[in-house]
Amino acid sequence: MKTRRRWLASLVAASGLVFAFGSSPALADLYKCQQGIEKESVKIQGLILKALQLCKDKYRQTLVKVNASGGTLSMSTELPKVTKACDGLLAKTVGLSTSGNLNTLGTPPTQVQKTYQKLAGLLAGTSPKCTDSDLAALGHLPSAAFGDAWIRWLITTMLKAAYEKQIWIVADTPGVMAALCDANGNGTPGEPAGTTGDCPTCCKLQVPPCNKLNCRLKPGGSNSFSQVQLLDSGLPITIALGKELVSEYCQYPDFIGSDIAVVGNPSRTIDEINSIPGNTVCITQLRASGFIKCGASSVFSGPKDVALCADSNGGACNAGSCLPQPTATSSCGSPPPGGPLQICQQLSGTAATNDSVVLSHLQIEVAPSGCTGAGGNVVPTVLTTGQVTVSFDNYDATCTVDYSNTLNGTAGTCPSGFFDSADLAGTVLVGGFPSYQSPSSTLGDTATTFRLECEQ
Ligand SMILES: [Ca+2]
Repeated sequence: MKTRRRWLASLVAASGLVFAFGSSPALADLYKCQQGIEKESVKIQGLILKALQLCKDKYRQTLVKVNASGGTLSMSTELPKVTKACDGLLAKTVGLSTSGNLNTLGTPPTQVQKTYQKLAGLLAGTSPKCTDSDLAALGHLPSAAFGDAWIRWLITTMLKAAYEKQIWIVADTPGVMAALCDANGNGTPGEPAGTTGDCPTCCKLQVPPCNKLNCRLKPGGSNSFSQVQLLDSGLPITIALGKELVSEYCQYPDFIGSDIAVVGNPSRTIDEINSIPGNTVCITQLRASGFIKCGASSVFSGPKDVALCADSNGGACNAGSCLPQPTATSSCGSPPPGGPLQICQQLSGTAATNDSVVLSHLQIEVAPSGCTGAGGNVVPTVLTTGQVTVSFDNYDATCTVDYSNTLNGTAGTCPSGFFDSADLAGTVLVGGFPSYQSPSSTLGDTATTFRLECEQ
């Protein structure tokens, strides 16, 4: 049993380097890149928090004043007196000014536009602070394939974080925004702040920008499963996956057009796996970063198909972006132990409307009897409605046989308006990764694929 446990542990130390780019990891200076992203993200989150707070405080002060007046004052006359300051700061912070777009500085530029420029600037110049390899290493969608999706995603998550903090501190934050949206109470929301007393920017924040939705996994061996192919023995192990996948989905047109940003925070919503004797496997989705492409003003573009090929004796797999795997060993090749061992990734296809492409980081704990929360390996993988192919060229044991497995996803349906869990119905996400035999294992090379189907 100990051996099997070690095997599982090594399996989930998976080498699938999804969305990593560069023939070798050309990391400019990962620390500088991380620091640059941190600085801008924390700063904009703080500024948004401050703007939301000002609006909320102005509203509350007015409410208290009106209540204390014993009926002589009314909200519809008092509230318009305070909205100018609130709308002004909010628009300067999260608005789009005269340019109407996040990626172009308006006159004057807003804080989110400045943040966009600063983040984009990390990749610019002759010695940029960040490369695409850095972005991938930090869990972001690289710009060569996905353009500015990582920036739009990041600014959206900072708005989400600031908004959430406000809701935790004061429950009726969305209600406050709704009241400010039509502060003069004439039934016409979002009239110009200075003249009518409404707060048009508040109207965009009447509902939380991001909401948690669940994809309830459709039960059944061919619907929601992980398949681990033990290449040396030719044995497939199929593990049924149950319960659900939970992420947050953001709709905020100013930042992401008509697309939906997928933002995963830590969730343990997939059933623990007990189908392998002597082992319990627990999966935490730590983070997800991606998009569902939707609507007429979509800004997300990029590939949706991922082919991951592992090569035990060099050569045939050498397509797309390859990363060397210096810690792995192989019994194939000449001279033994052979090499170079590498995993190459090729991205193709183009995300169309309704497609979803998400970079997901899983933490997988393997324990003998019930997970303890002791942690586990962090595995990057892709969840796509496109296609995932996991292949081995000349895998262990025979060194002459190839293996390939392809799974196809299915796009869902973009909502006409507000996105909810029902809109995920029918969506099929696929992913996978190849793993070389690790020194602590006896079970050889493995190819893992999985399929997650959201129940109708
Ligand atoms: Ca109004």
